[in-house]
Amino acid sequence: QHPEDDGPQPEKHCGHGRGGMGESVSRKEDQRFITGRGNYVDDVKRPGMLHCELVRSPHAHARIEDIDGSRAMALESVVAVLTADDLLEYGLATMPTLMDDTQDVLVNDKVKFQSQEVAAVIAEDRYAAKDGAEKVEVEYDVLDPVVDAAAALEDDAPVIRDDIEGKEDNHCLDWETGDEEATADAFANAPVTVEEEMLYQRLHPAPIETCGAVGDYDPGKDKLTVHMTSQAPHIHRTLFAQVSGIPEHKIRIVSPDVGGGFGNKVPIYPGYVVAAAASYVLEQPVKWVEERSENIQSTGFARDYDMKGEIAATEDGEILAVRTDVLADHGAYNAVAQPSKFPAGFFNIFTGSYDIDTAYGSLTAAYTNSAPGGVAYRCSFRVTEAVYLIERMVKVLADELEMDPAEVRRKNFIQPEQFPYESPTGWNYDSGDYETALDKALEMADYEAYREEQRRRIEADEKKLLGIGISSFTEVVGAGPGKSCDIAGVEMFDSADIRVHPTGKATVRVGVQTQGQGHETTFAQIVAEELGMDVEDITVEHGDTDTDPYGLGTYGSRSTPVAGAATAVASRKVRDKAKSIAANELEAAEDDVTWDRESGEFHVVGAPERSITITEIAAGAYMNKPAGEEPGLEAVNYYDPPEMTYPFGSYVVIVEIDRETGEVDFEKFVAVDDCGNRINPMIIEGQIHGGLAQGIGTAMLEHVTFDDNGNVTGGDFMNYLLPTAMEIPEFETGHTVTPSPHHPIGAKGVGESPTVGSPPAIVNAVVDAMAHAGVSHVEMPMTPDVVWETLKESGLAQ
Ligand code: MCN
Ligand code: CUM
Repeated sequence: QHPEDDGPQPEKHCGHGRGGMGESVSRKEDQRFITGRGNYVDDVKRPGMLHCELVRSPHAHARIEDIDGSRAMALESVVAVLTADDLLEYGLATMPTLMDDTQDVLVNDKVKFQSQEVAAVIAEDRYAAKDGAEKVEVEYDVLDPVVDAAAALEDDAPVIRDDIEGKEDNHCLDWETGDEEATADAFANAPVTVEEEMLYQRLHPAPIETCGAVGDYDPGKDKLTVHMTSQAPHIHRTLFAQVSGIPEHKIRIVSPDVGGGFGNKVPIYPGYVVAAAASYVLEQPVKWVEERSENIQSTGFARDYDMKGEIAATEDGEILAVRTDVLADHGAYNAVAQPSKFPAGFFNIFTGSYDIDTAYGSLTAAYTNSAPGGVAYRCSFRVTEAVYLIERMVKVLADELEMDPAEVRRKNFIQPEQFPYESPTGWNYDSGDYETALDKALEMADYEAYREEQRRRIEADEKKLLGIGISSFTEVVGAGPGKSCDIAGVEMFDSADIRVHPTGKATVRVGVQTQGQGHETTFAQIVAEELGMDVEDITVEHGDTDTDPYGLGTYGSRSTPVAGAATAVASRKVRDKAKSIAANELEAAEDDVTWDRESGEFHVVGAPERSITITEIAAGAYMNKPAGEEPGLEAVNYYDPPEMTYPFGSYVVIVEIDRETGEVDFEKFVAVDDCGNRINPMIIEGQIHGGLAQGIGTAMLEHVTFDDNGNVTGGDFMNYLLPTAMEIPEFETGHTVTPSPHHPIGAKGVGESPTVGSPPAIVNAVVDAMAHAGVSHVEMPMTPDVVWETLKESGLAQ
């Protein structure tokens, strides 16, 4: 931290009027987005650009006997038909996944999931490419598929990964955390134990913009430029260089405006490689943009954790131990998008917000004939699954003990003075005040009154049941530190480069990549705060590996915790340098000059009227620098965080269930979040609203499903149901502020909290409405037919 400065205090600096911390500055990027001037990959057009369409397998499991592209090639506008053989020549027939597996770019031998990429047709326009793809004849020898993880682990299951030497089953990996023996002891001696099985179903991030790339090889400069839908352009360039053998400085990756990522744009997909490779080979630009169903069927899915949860407790609700066992479906390749040392992501934090002595978690993952996945989907790497497990189990325990679930939570919360807190699985929570957030949420929701109303309705045997669900979640976001978190060996730091120009305006370049989170505004706000500049005078750039400092990208809500920290530190470096220039301009000794955060000025100690802003001294850095000082006013910081940040919140959901139809209506939806010091409350609110909508989609609607032949039956928006404005209630949001003690501006991430925290609150509410009839669990998605079945089974249906 800067010596003369403790960083902004919680909410104290709101509104000094320059657009610094705590101000709801309107999003700079929205000017172009709402006037149709966004620039997405599909907007990129190059002279002579060709178009690529991928031929995909209709079968989930099949050996390829033959591929005949001659009828496609006979079409006038078709330029090339590529198969694995063509790519083999360039060493590009396979690519590494983010988890050290090897995935076919175009299938060489055996198709392992429906819609897998088999061949590519390159043509002069998109329609011709599509016509050509239809004319490629592929002969398949169809094999039995297996799309269920449990079935895949049975002895007689067809072996999917016979490409791995010696592989004779579909076992992918095992993982465990915590103390198995101590946990078993705690369970053996506990007065009360509860247990529940729950599936966190397969979801798809389904960003509005699907994935795509424009490969553009310039033989004159011997340089390959790839515009692509990437949440992590720098690491993608490094991987491209490693796989293709093209030197890294001869590759430029540009991630222009990204129309939503949600984790879907972290992995590398075959289409990117094909577009880049085709452009290299043909020496012409090649565009590939997938369609909606291709996106849902072939790109990384999320979740698919079949979990068993157990809690051991005392009679009065003190939790003694937690245990969980998971069966994970990883699809056809191990391509989970997580820091490489964490095969189960950050599932380790399944002890949640509670001070629990012992815990043990184990997991087995299987290969199935489905798209490779386990990508993070607004989830901080499996924290959604962990939070779902513990928040559901606390409700199960409360019902078993006939206690108020709010009371059980209060009894077990980690207390504010216990931070930094080390969890039984060895994770270090930075700060928290869980009870305050819960109390606030309960008050906003008018909890006691609804409990009263709930009892009244049960007694009166009313047609509409009332259910109240709570979730008091803890998130973990901001990967690094580099020593524990990496992608393909590259440590998870992040970066910022700040340049103040002679006229006092600044350009900031960051290593992270916005997909809609508003970085162009919020990163400018950090600089405005630290340098006392006006937010309007600062431009933020990202997504171009030729100009931006190396960074690991945006996912796991790491931008604020990591690149935000880098931006604050780089700003303070600029300010340090500016100080000597300020002293020179003010004709004072440097030691007599201090920085005043409130006014955003340097002034002479004891003479506050002698003051100067950074904007005013910028020219001095170029035109009137002190003797011995380096010219210019610029600083770079690469920030390796000492720890992750642990945002948290309490959500209270109140639902009404119609006993005649099984329809669930949201009566109230309260979300209290704590992400430490807040940069832009309006953007945070937007993040919360979007994430809650996705949480509702998760709990109520979304599920990627398969039939027995391995066909994806939920592979388009007719069948994969996203929530619309119709399904989304009014949200009531609130916040508390518990700064992160180790972050330079005390901020934690927030982008994923609402999606992580809301599904268990919603399920708890639905279960709560029927708990008096013995219902202990309802599986997601809780569509009306699922709820109706539960009503019938529990005798509540009318
Ligand atoms: N913010 C803030 N104050 C804080 C914390 C955050 O003002 N204390 C602001 C940030 O400055 C940033 C936004 O909130 O503008 C989100 O910040 P952060 O929590 O750091 O998360 P990231 O920027 O790293 O975004 C990633 C996160 C993830 S992992 C997914 S998935 C997701 C999400 O953001 N995908 C999104 N939100 C999304 N929102 C949109 N519109 N589109 C996506 O694809
Ligand atoms: Cu957890 S999805 Mo986001 O990490 O891109």
